[in-house]
Amino acid sequence: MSHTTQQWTPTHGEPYRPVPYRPARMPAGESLARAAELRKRMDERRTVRHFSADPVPEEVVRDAIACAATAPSGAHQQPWTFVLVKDPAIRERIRAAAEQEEEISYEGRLGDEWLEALRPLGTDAVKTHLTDAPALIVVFQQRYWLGPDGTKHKHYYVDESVGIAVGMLLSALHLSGLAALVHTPSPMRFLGHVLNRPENERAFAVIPVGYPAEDCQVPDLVRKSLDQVLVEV
Ligand code: IYR
Repeated sequence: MSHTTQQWTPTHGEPYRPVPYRPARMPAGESLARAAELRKRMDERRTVRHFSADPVPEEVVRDAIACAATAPSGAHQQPWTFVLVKDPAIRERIRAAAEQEEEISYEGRLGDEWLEALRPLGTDAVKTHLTDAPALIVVFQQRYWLGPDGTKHKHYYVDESVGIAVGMLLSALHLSGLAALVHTPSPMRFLGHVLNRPENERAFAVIPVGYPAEDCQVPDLVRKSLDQVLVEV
């Protein structure tokens, strides 16, 4: 392990002190090859709901979280906390609480239009993945930060920042050979209680991580083509 051990401390109010940034430029041919390969690899990613109970190398998950934590963020405030839940008893508690909320959702809270949107995905209130997957990452957003004297300070673009970090987390997990699912039980307040998080943190997503089960199935999805999502002017 050769990770940076330097500790970050708040830079609020400090002057601008830039440092040089001179990464070696990648030759265009290599860029093209890498971009095409990445596009193919990323297109192989699928959201998985049926996990094997096989353990995953924990260091891979930690490295993926470290990748996520390199995400850009509003005012570089890095307003995220990743809780890696390995304890099966805690995963059981999370599943029980999530299923309690999801039952209410699927029995009416979502409404017909939402249920119709979900029908082709085959989701329901039973969340076996929360206990089957060997690891669970619960991502929290820090809505504000607390100064040493307890005063609340704003964080900026928290949803955007944490969303970008989760995207990078999913990419890192997938490219490292692991499968994942972004689960957003609603409401999610119970996660802060179960995981004993401070009052400035709000749950953003629950991400089971593992290997697909041997009999794993996924919906037969078609992605929008590039010309459906890209406008060049
Ligand atoms: N949170 C519920 C419902 C759900 C909502 C959306 I939007 C999805 O893409 C998938 C599921 C659940 O997890 O089942």
